[in-house]
Amino acid sequence: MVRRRASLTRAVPAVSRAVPAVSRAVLEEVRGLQGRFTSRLHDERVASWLGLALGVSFLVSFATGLVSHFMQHPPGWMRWPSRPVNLYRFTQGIHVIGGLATVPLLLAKLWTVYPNLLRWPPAASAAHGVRRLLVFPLVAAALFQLVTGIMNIAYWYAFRFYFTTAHYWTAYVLAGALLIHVANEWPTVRRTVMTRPQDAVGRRAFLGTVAAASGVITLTTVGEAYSPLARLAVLAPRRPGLGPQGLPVNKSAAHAGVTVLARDPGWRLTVTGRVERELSLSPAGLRELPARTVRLPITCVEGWSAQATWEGVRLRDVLRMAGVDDDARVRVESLEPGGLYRTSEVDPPHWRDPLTLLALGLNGEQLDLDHGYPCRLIAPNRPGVMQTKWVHRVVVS
Ligand code: HEM
Ligand SMILES: Nc1nc2c(c(=O)[nH]1)N[C@H]1C(S)=C(S)[C@@H](COP(=O)(O)O)O[C@H]1N2
Ligand SMILES: [Mo]
Repeated sequence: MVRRRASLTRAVPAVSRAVPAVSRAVLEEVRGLQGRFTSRLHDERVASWLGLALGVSFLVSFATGLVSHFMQHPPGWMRWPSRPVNLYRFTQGIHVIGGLATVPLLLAKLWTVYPNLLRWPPAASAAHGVRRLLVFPLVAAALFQLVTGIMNIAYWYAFRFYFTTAHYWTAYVLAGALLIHVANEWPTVRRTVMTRPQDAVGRRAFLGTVAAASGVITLTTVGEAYSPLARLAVLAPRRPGLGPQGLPVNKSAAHAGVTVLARDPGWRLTVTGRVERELSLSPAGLRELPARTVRLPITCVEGWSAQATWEGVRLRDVLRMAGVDDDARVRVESLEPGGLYRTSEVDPPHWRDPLTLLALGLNGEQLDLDHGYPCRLIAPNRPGVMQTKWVHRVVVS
């Protein structure tokens, strides 16, 4: 407060010499407004603590988001392991649930610092002005990530752009702007966070309330990935246990337009491409292979996940029967006529994994039509979008 007033007085002569009447009016206005920010919580200490928490949270979002991106789009040299089975479940759960818990932190931070918008003069020097201007992309990118992320998991596709692409590139903007911001503000953070305050203005109570709000959001959503708390997950769009055969569904068979094709008694699983023998297997033919049962989660990119028991045949047994190289690349294709998730790539670590099945059954019953009847892929450590349903072709390359 004291420093702000000193800079105000210093600025008055310069500005008022240029445009005396206007500037005096503006200054009066700003001073009037500034006087209204009476809460002492608009202070550097609160801003620093919230900034630290936000910095950690955005870093975690960035890292877990990149994991999700590169699992779905691995560069040629990259091979994701198929273990640990729950790795993606963990990283994407952290991404989405951690992102939701960040909302109160960001709102509190913006409330704490917004009086700075009216700071006069706006900058002490050109360099300082540039540093301050860089806060705008930071705030815009942070708000964009949280708002579009939440709209996406709420299935509210009100935006014209494709969510994943926009969210992906904005993540780099956010990371860059954040890096610059942290470098600029680090001296303040060190000064405030590492010293004890001389006054007590209810910072602890304020920060405690913000932390509690984050905690409530976490408690009411984490059950979408951690089933013991499923009943508390009232804010989550999907909950384990709800849906056909106790498992949520994102896209139903009707929605995918496969109801007729999937029920066709003439359905065959074709294995084709770079194979020694092409295969065309009926459900009965598939059942001649050794039957396997695995416990694996479906982990949606939207953060929800649910454990299930799958019965079927190992993808590797089918591929060995067709005769394929150990480092073959494999693509499974759905009966679905279009859509983003019609096919998925299965790299060697995944198709060779004994847990990777072409599933025919789920939780003790024949696979429900909505879960991919007659046959769907289920593999460990893999985003839900790559667990293709209604499979009818396996292409080897
Ligand atoms: C409430 C907050 C957030 C929610 C609900 C959210 C949600 C999501 C969802 C659902 C995806 C999966 C997209 C898909 O594969 O279809 C995703 C991916 C991603 N997120 Fe977020 N997100 C949030 C915050 C953030 C933040 C703060 C960052 C950056 C620091 C970030 C960076 C990313 C990245 C890089 C991806 C990968 C995109 C891709 O696959 O190309 N997210 N996020
Ligand atoms: N062919 C096809 N497979 C698909 C999808 C799809 O839209 N089409 N959705 C995927 C998504 S986003 C998820 S999360 C899982 C969900 O599987 P479930 O509906 O059996 O729970 O299926 C995946 N498999
Ligand atoms: Mo999904």
